[in-house]
Amino acid sequence: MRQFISVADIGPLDKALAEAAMIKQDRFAFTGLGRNKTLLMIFFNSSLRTRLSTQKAAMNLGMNVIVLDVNQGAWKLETERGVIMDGDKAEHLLEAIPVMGSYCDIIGVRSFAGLTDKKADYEETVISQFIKYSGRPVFSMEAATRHPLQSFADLITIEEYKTVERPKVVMTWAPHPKALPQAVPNSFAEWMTAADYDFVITHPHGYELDPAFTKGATIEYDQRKALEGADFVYAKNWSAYTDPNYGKVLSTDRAWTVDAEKMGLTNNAFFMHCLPVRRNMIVTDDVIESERSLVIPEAANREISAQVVIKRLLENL
Ligand code: AN0
Ligand code: CP
Repeated sequence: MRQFISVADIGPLDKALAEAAMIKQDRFAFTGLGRNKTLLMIFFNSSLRTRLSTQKAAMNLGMNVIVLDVNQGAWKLETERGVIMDGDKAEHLLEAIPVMGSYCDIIGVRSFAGLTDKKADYEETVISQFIKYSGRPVFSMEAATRHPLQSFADLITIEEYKTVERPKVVMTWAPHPKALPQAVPNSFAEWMTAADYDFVITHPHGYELDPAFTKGATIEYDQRKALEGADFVYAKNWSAYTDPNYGKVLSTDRAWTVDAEKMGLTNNAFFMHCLPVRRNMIVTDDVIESERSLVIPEAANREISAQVVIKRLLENL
């Protein structure tokens, strides 16, 4: 594997899941693989899970790790070509990227959607430049349109907890006070349809996602109807994708919050969320604290998904 940006990069899911299970059995089986190799993790945005789990995964493989928070201590970076740089940005990505590439063997990048320029976001302008100019294998730690390490961990979690071959998985939009990217829901949809589960998406009108990601999913605008018989409920907020509202918050209606009464409509479903989560906006305290809540094991599986990905990138160096 030369890069990890989307589900397409991982190849057959059964193989990836078998590799994940093997790593979970013994996460130190490949400590020699990363010897004298350096992972550089670059964050343009905040993180708790991705930062810790990816660093841990690389350490399990024997790698050295450097973490750079671009917005804390590094020069402010210009990302657009052709700009007259007379503002506050001291350095251009076009120099910074190859320089960063010269200090490492593999690069992980977190760069969220700006949510103002839909075209730039959906062309993945930032991570694409890393792929083009770093000279190193690049993986996404959540880019503008996808969060594949999260979706892979979600898939591992569902495979571990499912009791039927083809579970019903419902992704429901839920309210949040700030505009969030579509990366997590896009990516989750892409992985769930690739896994061929019974996959349903429910959201208010106006929150339709890019059909390129939801092809093969059932869209149901009635949240209660969507939840009927669900084996897994995956809650997430996202901002509007469709024009003219791209990047906007259209609703903060707490009628969409996942609560115990709604979980009662399901087939005793497990509750999932990628975290960080706003309690009593996205989900009530009792649901997230219930014994059917998988949010902690789901987050723990981020170490496993990252380790499969970094292992494969190391094997291909
Ligand atoms: C981010 C998002 O929704 O994409 C990161 C989630 C992993 N969430 C927030 O910024 C709250
Ligand atoms: N789920 C996830 O990616 O969390 P962080 O934003 O804390 O990394």
